[in-house]
Amino acid sequence: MLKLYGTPPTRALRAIWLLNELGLEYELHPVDLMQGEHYQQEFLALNPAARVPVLVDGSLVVTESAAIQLYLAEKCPQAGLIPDSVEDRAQMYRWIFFLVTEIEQPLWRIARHTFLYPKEKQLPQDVELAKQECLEMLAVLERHMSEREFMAGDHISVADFNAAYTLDWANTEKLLEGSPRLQGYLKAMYARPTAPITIAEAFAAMGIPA
Ligand SMILES: N[C@@H](CCC(=O)N[C@@H](CS)C(=O)NCC(=O)O)C(=O)O
Repeated sequence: MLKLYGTPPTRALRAIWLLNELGLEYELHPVDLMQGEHYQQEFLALNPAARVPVLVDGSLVVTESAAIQLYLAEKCPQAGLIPDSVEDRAQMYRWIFFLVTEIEQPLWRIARHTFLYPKEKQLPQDVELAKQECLEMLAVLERHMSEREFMAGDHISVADFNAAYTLDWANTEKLLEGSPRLQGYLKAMYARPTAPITIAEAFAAMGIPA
């Protein structure tokens, strides 16, 4: 049985969405980040970077949420979430890398400098810079999606499941207000029956307002 370490609202949601989409059974192993469980030896043996999510499939351990998404999609080729043509695959990889480097990284800086780092390490000016950089890259994505239904090619692919989580994160930071196309795309993705809970819903379930 597949094992997934990490729970919502973390990037484990990227993996959970793929697991749902592919109809794969799995065991969910919560890792309490607030209690520092990710720094315990047992967890560090799985991911020396002390980060969730981690997927364990038999003797294989996969870290990095985007890599987990791609692995699961490759494991179930019949679902067609990896494009057939090398050109469309190149576009899928292009947008996954764009999402995790250009959009997620500023979002991560915002999170670190608003509530993750202790107050004395927080740099409020970096939050402003990160918001600006994120908005510039969201504008690129908004133009890319202007006449398309999916991130790459004309079929849903792993890039869309990565995008949905990343854009949901941007939405919780209220950074999608100037991107009507991305808002519509996000709504359509979360209307899928396999969609997991949103980041805001996960925080609300923990009693934390997003
Ligand atoms: N690039 C990694 C990032 C994983 C990551 O930073 N996960 C967060 C939760 S969303 C985490 O484990 N944070 C623990 C910490 O920063 O100490 C991925 O995409 O899997």
